[in-house]
Amino acid sequence: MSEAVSLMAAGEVGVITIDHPPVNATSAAVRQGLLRCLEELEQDARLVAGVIACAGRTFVAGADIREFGRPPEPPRLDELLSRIEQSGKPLVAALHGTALGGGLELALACHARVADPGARLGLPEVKLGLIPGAGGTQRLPRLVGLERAIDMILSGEPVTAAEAVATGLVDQIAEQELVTAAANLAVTLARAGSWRRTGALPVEPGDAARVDALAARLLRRSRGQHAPERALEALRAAVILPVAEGLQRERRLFEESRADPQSAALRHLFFAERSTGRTEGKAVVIERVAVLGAGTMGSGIAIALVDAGIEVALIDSDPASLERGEARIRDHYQGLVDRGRLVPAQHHARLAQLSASSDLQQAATADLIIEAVFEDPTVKRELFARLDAIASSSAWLATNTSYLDVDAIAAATARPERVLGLHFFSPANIMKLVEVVRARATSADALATGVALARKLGKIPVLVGNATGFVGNSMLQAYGRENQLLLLEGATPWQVDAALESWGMAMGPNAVLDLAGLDIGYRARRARSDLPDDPRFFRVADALVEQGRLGRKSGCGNYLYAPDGSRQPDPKVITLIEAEASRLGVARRSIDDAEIVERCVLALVNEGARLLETGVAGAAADIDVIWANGYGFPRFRGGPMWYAAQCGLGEVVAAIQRLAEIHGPLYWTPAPLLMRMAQSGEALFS
Ligand code: T1G
Repeated sequence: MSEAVSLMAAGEVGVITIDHPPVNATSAAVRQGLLRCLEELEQDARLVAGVIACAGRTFVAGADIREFGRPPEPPRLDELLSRIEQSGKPLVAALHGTALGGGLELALACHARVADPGARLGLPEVKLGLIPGAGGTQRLPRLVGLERAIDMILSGEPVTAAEAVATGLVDQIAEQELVTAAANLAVTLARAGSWRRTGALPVEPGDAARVDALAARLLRRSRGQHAPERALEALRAAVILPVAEGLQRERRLFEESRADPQSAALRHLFFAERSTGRTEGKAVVIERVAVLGAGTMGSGIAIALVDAGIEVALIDSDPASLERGEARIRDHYQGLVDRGRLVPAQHHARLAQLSASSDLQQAATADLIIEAVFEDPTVKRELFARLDAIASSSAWLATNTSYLDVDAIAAATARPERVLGLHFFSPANIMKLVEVVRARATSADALATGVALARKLGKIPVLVGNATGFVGNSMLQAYGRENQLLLLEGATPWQVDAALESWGMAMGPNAVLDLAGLDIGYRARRARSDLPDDPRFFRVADALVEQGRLGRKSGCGNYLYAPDGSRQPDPKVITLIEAEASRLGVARRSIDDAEIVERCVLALVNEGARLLETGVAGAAADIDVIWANGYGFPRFRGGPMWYAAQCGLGEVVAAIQRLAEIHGPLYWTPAPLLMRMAQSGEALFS
């Protein structure tokens, strides 16, 4: 096996190369190899300086996250980096790809940094519930100042090579071959006989008011998360403590963050999002897609495809709808140009990939057809029957339905094995989640092609079975049901929303209903015959629609909306709820936030367990990925199933049984899977 780290003399420069695919993470082998090569370089009198570079796609993209759950092996990264900083010979980091986390910290411990023009540099540890634990909070502010260091570390967002040069993080952009450029700089430093040890530099504290305002803004954005607060404490220590003490403070805070359940949850999601969508089939490369339906979903899907460089034929039988869809897409790209996020050449290229027509025949040359028309089973089946006669024999047919039966849609064609669901989430060009629906006849190649396309769009595909609402919306119905019952029983929409948003949900269920449009659920429920026989079921939402309160689009729903979209409580809604509760004979009472959170979250867990047992969900981790990426479940809680596992399945079952005693078994019978696991001790996650 080739060594993870090697030292090669290039003239009088020792080039240390890390070669540890896929991302050169600083695993134990890499750390041990770095130490060995550093010592060899220092002992070799022929070498006056060194370069640290990486083979493969990227410079070190971080510490090896897989190691965090295991006992650490020496050398510790932070100690190794201090050893590198104290080197008797100048060391220059040669940065390409994504120099992230421990990788950027390695570069900070070097005496200079040269970057490829396309390199990106960042300290994303807070996205894993961690803080930079190998000197990042102490060395970065010494190069870029406290304010920029707070921005980079608390947001976790990377900067470009050009930005890095502008702030002093990087010394040079490589105009020639990267390692050569780094070696030349290393020799220059050696000849000069002096080089900067980052840790010896002072920290430029910046304007205190600006720094405090930036920190407060970033902490507000990450409300509920511990890592940004710990990172800020370490950064502030850099201003007042000598570097050795600052590094000790950082280490303590890093170890606290590594032990924090929030970090375990975020690391769980990191790997879960990379494990979804695995299927045996052979993916076919998709170059031309026909999108049927130019509504909000269709135009969003078209934008996502165009952004990925795919040719798109947008087709809508209604010329007015087609015109609106085209305008929506054009406005989207013009907005990017206006905000300087798209240059005119890119703008032109994107629009050149898009054609629009009312003629279904335009779908004849597509590799894949994605239907995103009105959510009506008859409309969809008729359309797929027509498509079957038009589409090329090698084309795949996908429906974007959010809950309808994909088997029934596939049965309208003579090619059910080439029919699948691709359930995008709105806005389709922004939301990362795609549920890839496996209908009864769907072939493995169809699924693999759907998964590969989703990843090409930069999305996260999750394979799900064909059942009403698939996984996400089936769980959303259980969650929404409890929200609706809580309203009848005495909670207000704003209390429910605030309780769940304080718990970490991105947006409360009633605000979400208003955003999506209450009439969408209203129509869907009327088209279904499998709903519970319970007059209370979504009764508040239905009553709002019957009074013309459709949500944000009609200016009022659960809330009143100002023209700028801001929302405020509306006493009329309480009057409406009270009238419905009275009519239904529901006794009203004061409800506390804890009950709101427990009932809504346990409804998710119980339904998720049921979907796991029936195979509609393939894995507990898949459910977590769906809810973290499609419904705003707090990432620092890992997802509904991770959260249940952390609570203890015995506790979860007992809580559900308590709810059954109060509210009856209709909605609160524990899923058999939960009962079995609680009794056997089997874990949801290995
Ligand atoms: N450790 C272990 N495995 C990693 C990894 C890491 N840091 N980063 C990626 N992988 C694996 C990933 O699981 C996948 O494996 C493969 O590499 C390709 O990844 C001390 C404590 C680098 C931008 O947070 O952001 O340093 O599925 O599918 O889309 O202060 O990976 O193929 O088996 O994502 O091209 C800080 C995390 C760590 C960066 C590439 N670093 N990684 O994206 O490929 S903590 C990070 C990423 C730390 C120090 C602290 C991305 C990427 P498999 P991929 P990609």
